[in-house]
Amino acid sequence: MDNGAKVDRHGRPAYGQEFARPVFSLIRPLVDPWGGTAALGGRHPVKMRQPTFIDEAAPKVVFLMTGMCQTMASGLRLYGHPKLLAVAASINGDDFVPYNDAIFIKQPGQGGAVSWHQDGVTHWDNPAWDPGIHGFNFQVQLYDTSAASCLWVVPGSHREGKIDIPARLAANGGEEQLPDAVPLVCRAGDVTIANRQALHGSFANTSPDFRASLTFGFHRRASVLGAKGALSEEGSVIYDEARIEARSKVVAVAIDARAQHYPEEPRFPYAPFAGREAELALTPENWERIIRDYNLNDLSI
Ligand SMILES: O=C(O)CCC(=O)C(=O)O
Repeated sequence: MDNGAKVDRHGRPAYGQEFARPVFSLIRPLVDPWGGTAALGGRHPVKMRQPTFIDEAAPKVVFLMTGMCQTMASGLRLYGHPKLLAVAASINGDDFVPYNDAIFIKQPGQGGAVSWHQDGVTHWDNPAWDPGIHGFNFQVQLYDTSAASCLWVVPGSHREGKIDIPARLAANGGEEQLPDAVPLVCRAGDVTIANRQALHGSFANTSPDFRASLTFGFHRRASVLGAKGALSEEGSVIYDEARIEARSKVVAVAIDARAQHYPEEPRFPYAPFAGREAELALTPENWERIIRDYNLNDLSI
């Protein structure tokens, strides 16, 4: 199977074609698809060393899945988790806004590498730059992770500004195992949080450990309002109030999805839509209006 396939390997219609953005991103096993390329604003300047036994003819494997709020009812409910949203509010303010989501899939012996990078691309030269200006990402782990399968982060590097990654690796003798990086070793169900400016990456997964990391982030509203679209976005797009409101409504509907499923759990009070809870309930109509293809409105900076 390949990206864009219309049928699966059994000849059935491939899942996800009903959505505007592809759900699956497939790569050859163990490769580093972004390192050393111009992809994603060129933020992955150095390719990770790839295992020598890469089979260029091997069938492609799933590397990323996007759109968890529309592909999985449980994904939408996770997005409305009151404790995670409280963390988002405490870091980015009560009017925090969403970023995007992606599930990183690292199958044992097959998962690709994500070379060292910092996520932010927009505000490095902003006179108001500070360590929190590019927001943060959560990762929710579906499996126990190990040092071989997990994400590695260099603590404190979010305060350094834009890092010269090739120079950093050269100073480490070209060795990609950075001495100050720490592995985010987790149990299934754990959630990690990482500043998007922190230097981070993961290695090709030659281990027997499966990793599936549900990754989704949040920003300060001020970082996004008026910013130009970045990453997989058209550079001509400017994030205005209407765009922020459309994307933020996903959080409001997710909160209601969660409240319907877990009525005993306290519901997160999302300030931008205070008083509009009934209008933004999870209903079939709101699913079509707000959730379907919501990721066309991701807020990437
Ligand atoms: O989980 C991974 O391996 C990569 C995650 C990542 O690079 C990111 O969330 O920006």
